[in-house]
Amino acid sequence: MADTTIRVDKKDGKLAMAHFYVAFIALFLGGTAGLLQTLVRSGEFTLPAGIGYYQLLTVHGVLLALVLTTFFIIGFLFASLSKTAGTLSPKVRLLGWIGFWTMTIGTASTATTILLGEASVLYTFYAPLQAHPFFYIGLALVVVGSWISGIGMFAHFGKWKKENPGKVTPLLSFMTVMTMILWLVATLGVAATVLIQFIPWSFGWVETIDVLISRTLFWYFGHPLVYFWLLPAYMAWYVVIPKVIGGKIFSDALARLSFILFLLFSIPVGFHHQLTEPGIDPNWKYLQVVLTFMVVIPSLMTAFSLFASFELYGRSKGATGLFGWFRKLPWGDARFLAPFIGMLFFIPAGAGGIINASHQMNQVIHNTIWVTGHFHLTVATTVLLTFFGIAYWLIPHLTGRVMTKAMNKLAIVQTIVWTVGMTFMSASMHFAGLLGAPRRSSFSTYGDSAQAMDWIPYQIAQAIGGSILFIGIILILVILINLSFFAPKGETEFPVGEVAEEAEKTPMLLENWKLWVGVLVVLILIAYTIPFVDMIQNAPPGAKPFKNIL
Ligand code: HAS
Repeated sequence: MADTTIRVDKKDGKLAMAHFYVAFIALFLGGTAGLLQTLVRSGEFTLPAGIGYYQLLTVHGVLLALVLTTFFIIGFLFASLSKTAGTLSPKVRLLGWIGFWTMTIGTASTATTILLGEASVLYTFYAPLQAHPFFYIGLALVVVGSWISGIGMFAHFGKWKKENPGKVTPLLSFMTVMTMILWLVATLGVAATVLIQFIPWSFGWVETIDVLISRTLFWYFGHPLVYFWLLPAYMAWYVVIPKVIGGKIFSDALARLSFILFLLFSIPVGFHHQLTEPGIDPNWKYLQVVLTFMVVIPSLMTAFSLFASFELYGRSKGATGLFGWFRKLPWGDARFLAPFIGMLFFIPAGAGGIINASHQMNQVIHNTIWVTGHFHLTVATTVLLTFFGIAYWLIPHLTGRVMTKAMNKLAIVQTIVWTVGMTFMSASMHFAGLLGAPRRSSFSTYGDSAQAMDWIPYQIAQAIGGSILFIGIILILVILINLSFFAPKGETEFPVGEVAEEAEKTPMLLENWKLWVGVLVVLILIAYTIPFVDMIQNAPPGAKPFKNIL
């Protein structure tokens, strides 16, 4: 187990912090776009200065779903690796910096095209919508930059293994590498469609694009993408939270197994985003729906493990009865409260995911604003509140500062504000979705039909939620800036939990990378080869570009 007194090396800390700064800027700009969107949807507000609704929606989705998450996660993974597998070597750190700058240049390129109104194609950039070539080139650079960082992480982990033959690897490092493998395998899909299809098409070197193949490659990436967001949150839930509450990790083996299951089952499931699309044989959709239900299992295991950690801790403090442990948890500690609220939200969010994945029910909610409600619960609440919870100890740890009591109080207020805002927003999105309100539509596009009138109260609730959430963004930025630059100097712990004494020994089979990556490749081949060949053989005429969405 990692020595909790060891500080992350200063140079490694700088690398992680550089990633966090970009993430915070993305949070501010993306959050502002989010506020404006909910106001437009309420029908009470018109965008100034010729800004388009879809331009705004693209800024929001790209900056929050792609930039904020990727930068925060890579920063967190580098810090976790440095803490638990030892200080990064100069070569690995250099790879980290090259990766960082490549990603940052890519982000700037993509962001510029969106701001110039040349890439209002939303964060999923579905063909035949076409953006400026530099939108896609920027995205490709973000992916390539993340690969460079990933290679550095693998090299560092490999060095640890070589120096400690036969030993079980540190849990946080294991999880870091697992998350990065998932990302690498997943991004092959998006890199392929961007490099082979979108870039040549956007330069005009080819006239048309095969829409179904581009969407299939996108969703091959798009679903594991959501687990790339989730797994770092799970790293904190499994390893950090037990230490923060003063308890123990329920089981090291169970935590590793759940990460392996995520690796295996998160990738061959992309079709569950394409259940309504023609051109994919229903049998293959059925297979991927089954695999989607498999990927629910590691989340249920996680819920079980967390309940166990909480209960063990509560009972060690004298709690009795079925839920006596609940009162023993440290409710006044923002490092705990924010991720805990994230866990609570994940219960309805997960239930919503299961509804989405259930083929027939998907027909009811697909392309409605229910789906937007689903991902505001999952990524914008569960994941983001956990990331905030991580920032409350990781940033002062890296900057050599401490979080004051006043900042902790503000962080509690921030968590409550986020909870209230997101309850308004995501609940109203779910209800409006059930009434058929479309996602991705501005108020002006669906006019004043009788059905649209039914949605209005929910649109207003969304605007209220969005405005409350904007206050939440201002609060979190105040806290993050304080922790980065102004908080008093001092030592803050990087909490790494210890495994409970009663837990079973971790079997070395769980460290057999060749085996797990091999099974993953087989599963991907089974789930995708035949439908993909089918798509190529029966491809309809390609689509010409469509540039002006509105
Ligand atoms: Fe999803 C669409 C299915 C999880 C994000 N999803 C999306 C989109 C996004 C997204 C961004 O099958 C929209 C993409 C787009 O733009 O079109 N999703 C699922 C399923 C799961 C799931 C089955 N999604 C996530 C996560 C996301 C995310 C996680 C981000 C981080 N999703 C779908 C489907 C669609 C979809 C379809 C396509 C819909 C369509 O038609 O377009 C599962 O992984 C969920 C499993 C989760 C659980 C919950 C376990 C609970 C835990 C908390 C325990 C709490 C504790 C505290 C311990 C089973 C671990 C308790 C304390 C107490 C006191 C009670």
